[in-house]
Amino acid sequence: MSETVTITHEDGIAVILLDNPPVNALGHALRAPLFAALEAARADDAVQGIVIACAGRTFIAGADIAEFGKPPQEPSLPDLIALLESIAKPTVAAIHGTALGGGLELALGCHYRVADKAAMIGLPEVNLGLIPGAGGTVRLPRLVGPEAALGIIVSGKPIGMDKALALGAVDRLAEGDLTADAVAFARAKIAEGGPHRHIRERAEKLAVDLEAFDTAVKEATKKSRGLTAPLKAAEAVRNAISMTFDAALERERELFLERRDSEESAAQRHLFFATREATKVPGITRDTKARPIDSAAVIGAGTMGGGIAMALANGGIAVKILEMNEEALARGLGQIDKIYAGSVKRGSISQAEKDARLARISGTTDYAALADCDIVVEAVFEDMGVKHQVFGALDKVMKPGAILASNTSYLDLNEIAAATERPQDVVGLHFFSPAHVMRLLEIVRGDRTAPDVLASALALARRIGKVPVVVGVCNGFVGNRMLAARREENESLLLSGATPEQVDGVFADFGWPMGPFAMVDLAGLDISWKHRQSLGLTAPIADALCEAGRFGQKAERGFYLYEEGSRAPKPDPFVAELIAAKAAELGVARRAVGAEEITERTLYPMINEGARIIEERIAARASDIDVVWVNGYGFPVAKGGPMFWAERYGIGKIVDRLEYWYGETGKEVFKPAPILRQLAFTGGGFADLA
Ligand code: T1G
Repeated sequence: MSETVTITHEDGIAVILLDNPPVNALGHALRAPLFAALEAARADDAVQGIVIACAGRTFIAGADIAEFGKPPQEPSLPDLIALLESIAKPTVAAIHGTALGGGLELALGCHYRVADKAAMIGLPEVNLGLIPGAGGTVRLPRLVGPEAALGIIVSGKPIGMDKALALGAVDRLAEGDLTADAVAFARAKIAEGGPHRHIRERAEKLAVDLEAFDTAVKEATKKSRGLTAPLKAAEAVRNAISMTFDAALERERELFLERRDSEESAAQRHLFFATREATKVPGITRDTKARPIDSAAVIGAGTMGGGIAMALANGGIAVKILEMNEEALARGLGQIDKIYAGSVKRGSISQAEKDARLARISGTTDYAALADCDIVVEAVFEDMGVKHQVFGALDKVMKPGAILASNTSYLDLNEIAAATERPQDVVGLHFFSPAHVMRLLEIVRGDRTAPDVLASALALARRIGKVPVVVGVCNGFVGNRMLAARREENESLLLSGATPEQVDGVFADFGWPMGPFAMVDLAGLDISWKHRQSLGLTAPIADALCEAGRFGQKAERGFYLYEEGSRAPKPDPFVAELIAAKAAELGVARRAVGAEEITERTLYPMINEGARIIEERIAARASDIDVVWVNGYGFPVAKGGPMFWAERYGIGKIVDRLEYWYGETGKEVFKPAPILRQLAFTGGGFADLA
């Protein structure tokens, strides 16, 4: 056959073994020999039954995502499944690891499915802006019922074997060796004599009330956050109920191809690979051994410290939280208990899981109690003097080889490391609030940070379910530095003539979860006010709002008005008058400001700053910046991240407008970065810079 597909015969049972590391993705290199193997087994009279199994860590994890966007090569996955369904002999899929997407669809083309107890199955295509394209939306509803299928397909979340067996998605959970068990199962089915029915011959589970189903669709797609694929996936599942098998299959293919060729899917597929690429760090190889992390300490039990402790405990790590006194410690631990209790109340975790996580968290006021921890994460006040005190104390106490991490969100990590005798053990772990929820983790690489410390931070991120991006040292690293550029013009836009609701509306239309003015009302104007004052900076409108005690939602008024108990922002004539008065005071002639201008004066400066970050090697690649913004700041997934979006929109057009605004304002944020000019001139993309 081929090195990716081999056939062995076990007394009348043909075992077809696929071996296409790392995840047996169904690329052409696998489809072609698999097609040949199935044809051979079908034609061989000595073969009474067929088992399809996979080598390596998992059954087929889907179509080869890297193949999308390239010319299709026969045989297609639907061709493979059609061939499977032409085989009368019992066919059995032996599933281990994660049978996902096209992998599950291929298994659904078999008569039967035998799975390892620890296996997972799913149709995660919506996470790539796709829908299942090889019959998943038509076969799965016939197997498990439309509403169960709807949940699996629209959520994109895999299910475990207990649920899969209960739903009838798998026929048996293997005992002992999976392939041997699947061969025995095939033999038993042969002995039973059949008939062996393919799913296409079953429709008994489709007799459902369409109205109830449509209600379930509304519920299932509520969180699709402006993404199209979940809606199209639900439409395809509905077709399985209302159309004939073949008509539904044909319509599914049309919907799949439409999604595959969409900008949204290109963006989401970009993010799939970008997230994985971000873990490939210059200087860190697979041989770089991470230091073991079985115990951790967190300095500070405030919002960030408590969230970080929870993130670590959620990842199964024992955590000691240090606070300066018993009262602050009790307050912090109490807040953690309250957050977990809320999760139990919402049904996100069980009471037992809450208890297990809480049992991993303890408190102390004594640095000496931290000495044996493998890692300590400092989450104290953002002041270099305080950081120096803490790291000086940690340097004296922590065991040799312990990792000393700072959660600083913008301070110079090299300066923090200089407070210790072990700068090679110092790294930045910039969590995003709420730290136990937000997935992004900026791993800040100091000049002296050792490679194995970086490798340890990457392994820790994976263990606690974070999305890591390694960044260099500068003010604000990647995310906050670009955020500063994006907000630079906010006040000028208001003075020029825009309203807060107009600016926020442009952001909402772009797909951001929230615009900058609603965001600062949520965060609290007083926070940024104090920060500006510490840097000797002013913002005429925001400062005036703070002087009037309008700190945002917490004061029921900020840039907007908030009715008691409501978070809904309402435009406030007082703010409009304040802006007009400030503009007059500053001699700014007000005028109509269009949506294009708002985008050009907010989004383009952050893209420009991203280009500078690449030039300065603060980020290793443009796609790392996309991963930061999508996972840490709510950049719309459907747009793939600021740098991906800039390439697709046209770097030349962006540079032209940056030039224009640079001429109009003379502001540095608009001065095109040299590499942006270079790409505008060559017509190349950021990947060409690598
Ligand atoms: N295609 C190509 N490469 C893939 C891949 C795939 N489907 N899945 C993983 N890889 C690569 C990945 O880029 C990485 O490469 C390596 O494998 C290990 O992945 C027709 C249209 C299976 C749960 O969406 O969810 O079928 O960085 O680091 O954490 O209807 O990979 O080592 O060079 O993620 O152990 C549907 C996507 C496709 C599954 C394993 N399937 N993959 O997680 O390893 S569309 C998916 C995953 C489809 C049909 C439709 C995860 C995993 P590198 P990893 P992991």
